[in-house]
Amino acid sequence: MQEQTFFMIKPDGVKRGLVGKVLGRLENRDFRIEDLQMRMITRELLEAHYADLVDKSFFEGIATFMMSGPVVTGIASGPDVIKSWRTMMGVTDPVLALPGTIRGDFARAQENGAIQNIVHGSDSPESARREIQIWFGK
Ligand SMILES: Nc1nc2c(ncn2[C@@H]2O[C@H](COP(=O)(O)OP(=O)(O)O)[C@@H](O)[C@H]2O)c(=O)[nH]1
Ligand SMILES: [Mg+2]
Repeated sequence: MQEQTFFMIKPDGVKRGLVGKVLGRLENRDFRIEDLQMRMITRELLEAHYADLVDKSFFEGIATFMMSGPVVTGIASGPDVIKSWRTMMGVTDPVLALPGTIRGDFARAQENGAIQNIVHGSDSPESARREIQIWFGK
């Protein structure tokens, strides 16, 4: 099914110069990059984006990490892009992410209370709609 997802290259991915590699993987799969913006995350945006994690003990670790430098945010489209991008990212924990996935190939183990795992991707059509609205207002 033709659909859109929201993706992000987190501060670790930007700092380590992996923007081109990550975007290249989307393009290799023939997904279309519909919108793209580099920006600093404000506390407000982060709390809206991770509304389900705000109460977790590790949220401050996430906040420090996610606001430590610019991120690249984008919208990608294509058939089944939401699930496909999640598969391409690999699982949350870099220790468990399989080689061949972005996290399995590039992410480092946990540091300073935040799992630094290079990328984000919407986990469902509802999340995609919500996140595209939060980040791109559309
Ligand atoms: N330190 C720490 N960070 C976590 C934990 N769970 C999630 N995170 C961070 O919060 C982000 C969002 O969590 P989640 O939506 O569950 O995972 P994702 O969808 O795979 O990114 C993850 O990518 C990690 O950066 C945890 O148990 N401990
Ligand atoms: Mg998530």
